[in-house]
Amino acid sequence: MALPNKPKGEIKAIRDPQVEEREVDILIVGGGMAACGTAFEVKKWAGDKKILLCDKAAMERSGAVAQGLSAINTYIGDNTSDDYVRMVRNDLMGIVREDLIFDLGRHVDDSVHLFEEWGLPVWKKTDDNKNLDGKKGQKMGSLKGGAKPVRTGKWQIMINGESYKRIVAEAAKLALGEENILERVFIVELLLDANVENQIAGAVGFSTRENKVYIIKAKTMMVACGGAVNIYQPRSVGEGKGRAWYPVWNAGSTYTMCMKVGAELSMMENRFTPARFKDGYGPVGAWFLLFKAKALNGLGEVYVASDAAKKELESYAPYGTAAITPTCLRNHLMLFEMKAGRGPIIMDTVSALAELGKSMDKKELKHLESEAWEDFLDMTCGQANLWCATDTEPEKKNSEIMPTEPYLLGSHSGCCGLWVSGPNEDWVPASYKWGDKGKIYNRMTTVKGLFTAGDGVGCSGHKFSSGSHAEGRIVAKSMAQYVRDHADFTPTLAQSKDELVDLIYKPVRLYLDNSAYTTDVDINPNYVKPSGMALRLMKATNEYGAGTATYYQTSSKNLEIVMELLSVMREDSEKMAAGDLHELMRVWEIYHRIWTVESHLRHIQFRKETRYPGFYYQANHPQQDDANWFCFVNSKYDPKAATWEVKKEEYVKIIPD
Ligand code: SFD
Ligand code: AMP
Repeated sequence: MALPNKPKGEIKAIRDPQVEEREVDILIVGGGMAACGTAFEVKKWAGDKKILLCDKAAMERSGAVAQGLSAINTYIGDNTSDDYVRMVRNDLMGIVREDLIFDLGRHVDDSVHLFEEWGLPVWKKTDDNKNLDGKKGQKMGSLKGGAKPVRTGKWQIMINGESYKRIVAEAAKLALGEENILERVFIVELLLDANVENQIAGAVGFSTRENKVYIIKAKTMMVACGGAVNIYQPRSVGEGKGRAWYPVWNAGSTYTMCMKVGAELSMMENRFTPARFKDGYGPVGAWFLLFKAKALNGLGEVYVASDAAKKELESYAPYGTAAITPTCLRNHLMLFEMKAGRGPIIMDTVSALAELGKSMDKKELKHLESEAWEDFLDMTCGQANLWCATDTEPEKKNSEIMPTEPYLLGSHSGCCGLWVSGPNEDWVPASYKWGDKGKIYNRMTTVKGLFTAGDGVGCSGHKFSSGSHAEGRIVAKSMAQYVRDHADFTPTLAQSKDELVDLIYKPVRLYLDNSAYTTDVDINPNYVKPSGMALRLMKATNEYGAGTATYYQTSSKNLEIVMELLSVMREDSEKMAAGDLHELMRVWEIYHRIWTVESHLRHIQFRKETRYPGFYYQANHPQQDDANWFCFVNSKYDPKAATWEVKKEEYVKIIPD
């Protein structure tokens, strides 16, 4: 159940919180698209089992879809799953897990059909090829019943999605039962079993609304806490601070928590540096695909059509020369222009709307203009605010676009995450599937009983909102099977209740013991506040770790420096202090960010090539090197020895070209 919104001001933290201990069969950590998929599906397969979901926020508006979305980017429809694999493989420069992608492709549409059934308005095409949105679109019938969606690209369909997350969360809550849901509970650490080697046994966290620590034992668990944001200095600073494209509240918890219990990570070197409307972070997809807008350089040229751009792309064949240029190379071309002094890059909204308007009457034109606003109002309303604030009417004034700061994620146009088992199919190579006691568990990490989905799963990007939900549903079935197969397993924690409370509330006690020493509680020789640590982290990664400061370029020496800075930060983070519950959450978020970005840079350091030009560049290894690096990079933290192992893992092609 959600605790009510907090009263004015922050809730003071006290030295000794209450402790609530729970024991369940299945624990779902996170309440986003993937977790809602699991929550919706899980009782069908594990109805008699005890299940609990913990979200750090309120599910109606938590995670990346909090503000809603304007498109569902993965809907297979008349396409094939084989083609879906080919598209993802090309966009991610060849190295992906085709088993996971194919498996997702064959399930994703069912989630989209459910969203529509639950009330999400999906735009439809009329027989004479007109677009109908909202209630008008609904009159055309459902996708499941054969109605045609409004395709923007080959894979994307348009929705009226301001309330997308509310709709999906409502279905998840109804299916799982409010009594099995804890909202505003931040999970800090996962716990391994005291007796069974490499087996998950529980998690520990705290309420952000009451002074209470939760210790939860579980036989199996899925962690789907989204990707990582604010690990690099955002472009929006000063007045714009707090804006980012991906959700600021997703702090790398998925990667850090799973990594710390020894789960293997894969492709953490991959990142997503999206092109977005400058300062407001409005997504560009609808403008490129639906409105058919062109990007211009500062000289007013369609730079992607230039000979120089074509030549540049040819050096990244076959990806660069494919029909659809991969996302990283689209960025690369923007950076190419900007570095040559031909910036800034402009989205030509004026010509695009004028062109579309040619065949429209007045009423239709007005509707088109409102669609342009709605695209942002439905998912990034800050961009619409910025348009208002800067007197921008897109039919009259163009907008600048810009590559943003980097994000880590596995569900959008990036593919970092956990190394998970694929489905139990004979066409899946042996090295891609595993489990326990002779059984294979789809989407299980390399820790027994620990699953993930959405942004958590590595090597399989382009799932987006719909795919993350579908993947959560796949995990529900796997966890139900895991629980049944491990009926005799009783999770046992190695740590005592007091040890776990000491861990979670250490920042509070440090604060209470020392805050009276100085006149300003934020400045103290005995501790560091999370706000200060956040700035330190962003400065280091921005300057040395291929942030915006260096046009996303790093080098071997820079990596050496940033790794040292990060190890000092990890040490100093033991001295973070929190005076209230909000700040306690900030402490643990920064802690998760530090570990996550360290693993990102460790992977970049290991992969001695530049696989994703436009997302990042390694100056000492500026080219792609297929001969040596056409493989995954996996890493594993050993929780006992506190050491990392980074290694190559074989790529297997399953779907022919
Ligand atoms: O326009 C803890 N996404 C888009 N997907 C689409 O299908 N269409 C679009 O139009 C998309 N675009 C887009 C998108 C996202 C954003 C922010 C914008 C625009 C502005 C991507 C999808 O949203 C994304 O792929 C999925 O949401 C990923 O799902 P998942 O489940 O992996 O992550 P989540 O939904 O963010 O949920 C995370 C949950 O974890 C909770 N959480 N809970 C407990 N303890 C902790 N320590 C926790 N840490 C986090 C969160 O509260 C949340 O519930 S466009 O750009 O292309
Ligand atoms: P975005 O708004 O950039 O997140 O993109 C939304 C969807 O449109 C994703 O599936 C992108 O891969 C796709 N997309 C965005 N821009 C382009 C483009 N210029 N060409 C082809 N696909 C694009």
